[in-house]
Amino acid sequence: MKIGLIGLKKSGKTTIFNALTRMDIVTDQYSSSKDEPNVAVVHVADPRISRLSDMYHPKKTTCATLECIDFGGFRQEAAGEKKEVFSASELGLIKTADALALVVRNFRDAIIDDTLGEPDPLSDVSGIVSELILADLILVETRLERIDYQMKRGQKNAVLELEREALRKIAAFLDKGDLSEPPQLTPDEEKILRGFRFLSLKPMLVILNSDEDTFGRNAEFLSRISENFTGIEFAGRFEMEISRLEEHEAAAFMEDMGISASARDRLTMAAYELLGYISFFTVGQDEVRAWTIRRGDSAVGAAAAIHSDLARGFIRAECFSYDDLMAHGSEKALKEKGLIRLEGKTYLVADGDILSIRFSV
Ligand SMILES: Nc1nc2c(ncn2[C@@H]2O[C@H](COP(=O)(O)OP(=O)(O)OP(=O)(O)O)[C@@H](O)[C@H]2O)c(=O)[nH]1
Ligand SMILES: [Mg+2]
Repeated sequence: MKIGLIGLKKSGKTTIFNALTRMDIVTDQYSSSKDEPNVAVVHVADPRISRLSDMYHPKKTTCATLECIDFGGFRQEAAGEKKEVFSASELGLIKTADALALVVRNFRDAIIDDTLGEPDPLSDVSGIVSELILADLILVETRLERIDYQMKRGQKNAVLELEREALRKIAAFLDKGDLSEPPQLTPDEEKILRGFRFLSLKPMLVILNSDEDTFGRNAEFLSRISENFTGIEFAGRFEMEISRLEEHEAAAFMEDMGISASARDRLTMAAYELLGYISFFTVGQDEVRAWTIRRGDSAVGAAAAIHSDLARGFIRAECFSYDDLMAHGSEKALKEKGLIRLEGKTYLVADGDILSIRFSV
């Protein structure tokens, strides 16, 4: 899973990236950021993994990861002199993200206020959303014109017509400008549009990046944001600083600020929720490991997440739940109670399932 941090210049993207990844990329009020985005892997903290590890004492414990990409900020252009907001290469990279996290500035800084104006998070959200919509609209219209041209020259066929129909739905959706109501696409339409990787169709969360002094008191902004998006509030600079501390030290500071969990944990939780992701586990003496799949994925899908051979030669999955294991203390106890199941290919994996795949290739 890849999450792209995007937003206006100096909204605190790199600061939040540092908090999430514990990296130490330079953040400042002046320079324009370099063109190359920062990329790092974020470990998805899951307390269940540590408890499983305590139980199995494996040689290796592996948690799930997600990739975080920190893009350069984009300027909102003055009216009338519309320029490209993203370079072609940047746009290409943003399109590879599974979800976008839109960072908006809600902190005061004398220098930034002076050069870019006072913070206005709600207007920033709508400004950025307009830019995403515009980028997609250009794509849709160019393609529609091309299809019309082809059709006029007699190249009518069912596939082109399907694509035109689907693109018109996207155009209508983009014209409305409300991303919270994505168009209803048939599976065929979805397939035909997949290659466009429209930005406005990507699951999106909004990070309100607040000052230490106002953090926790921005319910008004958050509720406005939540009308259309999943909104979370970070105190970016503070969270970057505490991400560098030992865990117990950080915990004390977080409690003072009324922060329930680290920025990393809150972002990964929100992203899992937004994307409909769940975790299943594999356990044993060699390795205890968390894997990510989508809610609704079958046992074969879970097998494929581990290795394509396991999916190809899938026979069945031995399955028990993390909660049962914790309640009864051992696999042996689960066996006695009949809580270890054998599941077939179509079994829908639940969050917290512990699986062992039987296969033959
Ligand atoms: N007070 C306060 N300052 C912050 C916060 N987050 C970032 N800053 C400051 O804002 C400035 C810009 O932060 P960056 O993280 O570099 O912002 P950016 O969005 O990555 O900037 P570009 O990549 O240039 O667009 C730095 O001086 C940060 O210290 C915050 O939560 N509170
Ligand atoms: Mg930056």
